[in-house]
Amino acid sequence: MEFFPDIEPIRYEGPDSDNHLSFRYYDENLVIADKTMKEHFRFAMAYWHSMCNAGGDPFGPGTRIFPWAVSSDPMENAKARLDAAFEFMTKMSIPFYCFHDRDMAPEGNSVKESEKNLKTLVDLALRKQADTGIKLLWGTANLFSNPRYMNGAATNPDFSVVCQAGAQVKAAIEATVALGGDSYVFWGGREGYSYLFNTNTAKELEHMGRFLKMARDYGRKIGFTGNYLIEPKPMEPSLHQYDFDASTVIGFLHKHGLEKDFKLNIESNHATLAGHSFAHELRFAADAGMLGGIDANYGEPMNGWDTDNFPTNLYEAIEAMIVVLESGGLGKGGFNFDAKLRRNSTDLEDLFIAHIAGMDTFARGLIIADKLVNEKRVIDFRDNRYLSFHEPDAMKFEKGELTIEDLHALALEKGEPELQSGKQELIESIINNAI
Ligand code: XUL
Ligand code: CO
Repeated sequence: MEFFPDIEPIRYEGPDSDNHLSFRYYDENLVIADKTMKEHFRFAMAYWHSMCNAGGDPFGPGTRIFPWAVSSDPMENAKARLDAAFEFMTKMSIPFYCFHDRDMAPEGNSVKESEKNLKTLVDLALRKQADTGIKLLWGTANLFSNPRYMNGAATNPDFSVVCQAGAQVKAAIEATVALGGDSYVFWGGREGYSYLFNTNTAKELEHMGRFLKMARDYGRKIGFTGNYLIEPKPMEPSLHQYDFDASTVIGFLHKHGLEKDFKLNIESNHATLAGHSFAHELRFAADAGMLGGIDANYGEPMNGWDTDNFPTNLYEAIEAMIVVLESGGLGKGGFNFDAKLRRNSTDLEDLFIAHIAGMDTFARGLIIADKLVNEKRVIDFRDNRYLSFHEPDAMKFEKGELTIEDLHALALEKGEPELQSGKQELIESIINNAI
């Protein structure tokens, strides 16, 4: 069955096209900075938002009628959903997808039944991948929806819940390996606390480190060679999440000896929830050598919630792409649209329009960022601020060959420094003028 019969494959038609079902800027074969756009982005569809989210919110039910969710048998729906997902990605020329175990296959009444359901869908997905050439960017386990996880999964005070989480992660890693996924993601929505005074945070963090080591070792044992990714988020659904932001996660990974196997999956809206910009989180992950992927979306600046809008903010995309280009790209990672349609976007074509808008935004961001990186003005301004560290004494400082007494002596010798302008407004205007 065809689920989007009225929609033709989406093609690049250039900026002057008036066809709202075409790409204006995303030209997958266009080479920029030595790679095609397709290779730069490795765009992925998020199974949960695009195929499962009918638009429900805490105040009302879903508004979208999915033609792939009309059976009373959840397994039949799961199979139809898979067909719809691959039809959608094929028509969009989206080369990758990401999924939670429960997006792809319904949870059963037991661990065994859930595993069997997932295995059935993974076998079908493998065939779809072979037929279409579409690949798995990453898999993950949903350790946040089932009520058993209300107090956490790996960090639950009840060990029997930790065991359930372990069983689920084991099966989700197996599914990811079977489907050839490039990464495996941990997002700890319930790994945190809602009340500090009923929670042993030190113990829970130790448990989280232990659990991640077990998951890593199992994946390596069954042949997973990709990256494990932690997706930082400061809150929601928990009041406080342990994976608060990039810096917190980087410190945690080093403390637990996980820094060689794990990288970070940075999500724009999670960055802003943590009080940072998207570019800040990308930069801190990249500086640590741990930028492993991106969940591309955009948060409403007016309320700060995790609204998961499709990314249409060009300025944010430019800043992100400057960091991505400067750090040499995402390697095995990609740009996953962890973004949902608004509740009142109810036409089937809206899913296409939203993804086109996101891909075009990042494509433009890449073109402009590449221009800025090449003309080097912005980068030179930054680098030139540190020219004084080319002086012999400063080089000794960087190598750890000076003491604080030496700094004291040099302060006396050098006298009062001249003020050096940071030139922020100039750099902001250079970026604006490149658009
Ligand atoms: C939630 C979120 C998740 C992760 C995967 O805010 O971003 O969907 O990306 O579990
Ligand atoms: Co996400």
